Amino acid sequence: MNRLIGKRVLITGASAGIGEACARAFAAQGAHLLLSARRVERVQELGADLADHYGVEVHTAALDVTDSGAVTAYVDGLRTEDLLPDILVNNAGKAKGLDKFHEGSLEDFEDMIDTNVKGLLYMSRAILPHMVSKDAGHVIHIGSIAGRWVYPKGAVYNATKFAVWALNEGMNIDLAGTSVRVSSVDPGLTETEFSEVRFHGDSERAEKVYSDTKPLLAEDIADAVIYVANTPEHVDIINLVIMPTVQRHAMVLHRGE
Ligand code: 8X3
Repeated sequence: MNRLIGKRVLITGASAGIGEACARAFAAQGAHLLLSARRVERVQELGADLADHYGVEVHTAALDVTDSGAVTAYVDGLRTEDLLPDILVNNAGKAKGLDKFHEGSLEDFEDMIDTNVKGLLYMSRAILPHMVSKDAGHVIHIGSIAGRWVYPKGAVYNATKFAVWALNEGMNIDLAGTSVRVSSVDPGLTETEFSEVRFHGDSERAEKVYSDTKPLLAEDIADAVIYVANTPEHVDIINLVIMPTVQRHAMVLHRGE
């Protein structure tokens, strides 16, 4: 049963990877889209394509989720235009650097904390009051297995994803008694721009992360997000951990034959 037809879905970081795949998957279900990213041309192109192909309404916006003022202004604008979302997919996130903690860059640390933690909570803090007042809505976080297991050289990225885990649980606790749902989809190894961003544009190093193994694709995560979003209202999936079959733990990945 498709419960997503006609729903309005806001996706952050929708210009590529998991965010883009979610946009495609929700549009295919007949959901209207609010697509935001810093790279606005990419979401405009994607939005035009999806509106044309699926006949859904698409609104796009240039949005840097690390800017709390911009997030508040964006959500205020949505309220004024009667475009508040039924579903918020907090996807914008990144890893920067893979270094021993004592050798890592403070700039990378701050970038990850600002996007993965502060950006996510700015969005949820702006949207959730509207969901609570309607007593309906669903926030879906894109977490990570990095929020379940710490791995070498990942301390700060891990800390941000553990924070997503805590925020997901905390929001759920605070929303008890309402019909507003909060879920986290927590992927393992997924082939996207993630590693290229982590390695500051070193695509050769990024490719090695996925070589000789069979990672998840962004579409696999989008499938999981659709499943979570499409469950009946009395069902709240709190965490959904998803890894490729070749991976069973952050530290256990099978390569080769
Ligand atoms: C992505 C999964 O294991 O590369 O968040 O950190 S991992």
